[in-house]
Amino acid sequence: MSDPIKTVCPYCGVGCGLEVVPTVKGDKITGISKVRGDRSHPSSQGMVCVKGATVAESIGKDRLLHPMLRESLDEPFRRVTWEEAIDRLVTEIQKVRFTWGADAICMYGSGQFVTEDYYVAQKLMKGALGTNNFDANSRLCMSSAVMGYLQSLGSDGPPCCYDDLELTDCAFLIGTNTAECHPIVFNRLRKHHKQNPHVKLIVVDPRCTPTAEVADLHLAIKPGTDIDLLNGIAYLLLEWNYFDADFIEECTNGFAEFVEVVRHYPPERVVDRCGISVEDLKKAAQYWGESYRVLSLWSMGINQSSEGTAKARSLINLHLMTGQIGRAGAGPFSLTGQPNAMGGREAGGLSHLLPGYRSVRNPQHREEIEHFWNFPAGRIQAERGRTAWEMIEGLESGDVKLLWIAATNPAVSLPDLERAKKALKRSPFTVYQEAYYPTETAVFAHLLLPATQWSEKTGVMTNSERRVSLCPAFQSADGEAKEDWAIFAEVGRRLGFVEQFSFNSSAEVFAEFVKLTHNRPCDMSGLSHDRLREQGPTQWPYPVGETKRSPASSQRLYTNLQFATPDHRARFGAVHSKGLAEPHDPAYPFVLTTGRVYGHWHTLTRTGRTEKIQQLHPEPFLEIHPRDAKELGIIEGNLVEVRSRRGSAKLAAKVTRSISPGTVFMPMHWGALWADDAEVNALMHSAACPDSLQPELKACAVQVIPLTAVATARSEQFDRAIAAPAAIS
Ligand SMILES: Nc1nc2c(c(=O)[nH]1)N[C@H]1C(S)=C(S)[C@@H](COP(=O)(O)OP(=O)(O)OC[C@H]3O[C@@H](n4cnc5c(=O)[nH]c(N)nc54)[C@H](O)[C@@H]3O)O[C@H]1N2
Ligand SMILES: Nc1nc2c(c(=O)[nH]1)N[C@H]1C(S)=C(S)[C@@H](COP(=O)(O)OP(=O)(O)OC[C@H]3O[C@@H](n4cnc5c(=O)[nH]c(N)nc54)[C@H](O)[C@@H]3O)O[C@H]1N2
Ligand code: SF4
Ligand SMILES: [Mo]
Repeated sequence: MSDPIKTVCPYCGVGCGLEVVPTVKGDKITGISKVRGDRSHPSSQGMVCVKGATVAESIGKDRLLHPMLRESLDEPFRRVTWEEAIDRLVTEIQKVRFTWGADAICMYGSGQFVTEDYYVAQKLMKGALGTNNFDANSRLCMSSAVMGYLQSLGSDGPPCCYDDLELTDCAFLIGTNTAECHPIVFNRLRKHHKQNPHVKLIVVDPRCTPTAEVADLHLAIKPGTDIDLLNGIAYLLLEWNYFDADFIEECTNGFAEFVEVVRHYPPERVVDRCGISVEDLKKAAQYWGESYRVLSLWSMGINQSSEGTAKARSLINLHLMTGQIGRAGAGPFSLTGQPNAMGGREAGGLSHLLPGYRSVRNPQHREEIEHFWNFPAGRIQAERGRTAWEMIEGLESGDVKLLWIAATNPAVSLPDLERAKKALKRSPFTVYQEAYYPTETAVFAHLLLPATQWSEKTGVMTNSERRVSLCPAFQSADGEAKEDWAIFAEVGRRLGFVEQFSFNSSAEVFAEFVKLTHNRPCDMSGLSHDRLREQGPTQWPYPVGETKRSPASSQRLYTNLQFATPDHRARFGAVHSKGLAEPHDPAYPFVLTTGRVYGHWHTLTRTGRTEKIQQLHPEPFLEIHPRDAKELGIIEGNLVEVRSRRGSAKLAAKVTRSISPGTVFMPMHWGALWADDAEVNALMHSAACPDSLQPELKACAVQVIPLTAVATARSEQFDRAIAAPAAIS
């Protein structure tokens, strides 16, 4: 038996350390015999959840094996060589570039890239081609947190660490179902909460999730009323003198404007808007005000909103007014969704960013990057590129001529899905770089490029607490799959940028990237693949010259209370609540909210192919309160139709008190391959936060109509699709 291999879980942003025990024949690794938690990984300390523990099961199933090409979407794919595939791609890129300009080309990437994939993709689009049209699925996920941190603290970057979970006196969880979506973070917090009776756990969520079930206080607010609640808590903290006048005076700006806004949020008004009791509102403010250390955790209930940035800032305001930041056990802590959404932010993975937490709008930043990459001055565009949704709009208008999608499945995960699919159908040329076949998005591709995935490629990922880990390749993929970064680099060289894309390994890519982080907030210029291999997972900042492992100085940001703004002061954000972009009305009387279940991951490409998880969550469902169900004549298990102004879905009703009357819930996971007609995003709209441009994937207005037939578990369509790979490979 050979030694276990240390790596990181490729699912969520907790970033748990894994130990993989391989199966070996001779001196060759032939597969994975067991996956278990790595006790030496500081983030997870040996723990894993069901997704991490079962990850090996899906890695070899239904893989995209070879490059495949077709001229139009109604033709079958034919297998082509890599040579022919890259030739064709380069020809298409040159045609579009020289006929319509580089801005007619778009790339849509993913927080499931390793940092090296992100970095080379950036360099290709923003540097070589000179278009900022690179966006990632983080636009649907973390962009409101990024913008909230930037506006309030002067820079992106979660200031806290996981040790704070065990040091806090009050954990304020808002818009996060941590128990199901960041289970190991929740385990650490819950253990501390159980062992220390004085520690308070507050959960703000319209649903009584497993996270809310164990809270000391669950505030089941109406969807979209977070700012009312947060300003309402601020009102009481002011009234009761629970604020830190010295901190406000010495470390912040904008307090007076903030107070002016907050005075419009007296308890009576807030409880009416939020649908909670005055007593509970007061309890929340009292817990926050009386606790020595307050840690808040948040994720999609805050970010996926038409006022996502304002929500994040309103939460950070509470930390600023009470001085709850920059010290152990305290601070505003966004939980990142995907395994390397953090790495994407560091490498410039959104259409307004450049590597090293730089901005395309900043002339000095553009100049630094152009110079370092050795591209002519003025190559990097000064305006942000298209966001994920704007790429769809560009296909509709005909302005986008070539779309390159990698490591994301937009034909399930984008809002207003019928419209998005119609636009994808119009794309003159779509390249789709994937690990699996089939997926829902493959239907819209002209060229399929097979990608290696976790365990088959070496790269770096950063987790929510800024901890950087190396994930080594230890087995080879079936077929002809290549690393994402290597595909981007090959295209770069074939376009004539030989010097800029002459990487021989992902270690070389990482070495180049970290130089661009030197003296930036996310400084990791002291890290390399070798160093990470030697000393294990390490938090940034980690500047060059640093030799000690995980220096205490990088555990938390802003411990000197100097923020990343020009005057080093944090900024209050004075924001009023606007509510939902599409509130319920008599024609569409329910608010539909969406989210995740414990076992499944996103669009089911892996967990749908994992037996144990399929048994855990076999089919999609609609959660509805018994009172609403009774009124509509719906009983548990009945098939219901959910309709919005954009589309409809049919699925089984789950009658439960965990949801409030007037609100219904659907999981996001089931696309067209895995269930007939149960796509949540057929219902959602694309209205987005004006600052972060993140769509409001958490709420739209719907009708619920009972149907008679009983829901089927696994769709026939899936069985048909699953038969397809054999036919084309
Ligand atoms: N099991 C599992 N874990 C995952 C993932 C997965 O697919 N499966 N995906 C990962 C990714 S990429 C992400 S982004 C994270 C997401 O992690 P979470 O954000 O925790 O997950 P969600 O279920 O999308 O949404 C969280 C909660 O927001 C609530 N909510 C809805 N509207 C509102 C509102 O207006 N206000 C408030 N306060 N709450 C609201 C919902 O009821 C839901 O319980 O999970 C990561 N971890
Ligand atoms: N209504 C609603 N919609 C949502 C959400 C919601 O809460 N509600 N959440 C949003 C959020 S937060 C997110 S993050 C998105 C997620 O949505 P997606 O990004 O569309 O979901 P995934 O299933 O994770 O897709 C990742 C794809 O990458 C492939 N892949 C895995 N590893 C690799 C690799 O190394 N290389 C390549 N090339 N491919 C690889 C997988 O097979 C999979 O098909 O959904 C968003 N959509
Ligand atoms: S908590 Fe997240 S990172 Fe940890 S094992 Fe589960 S899915 Fe993987
Ligand atoms: Mo996400």
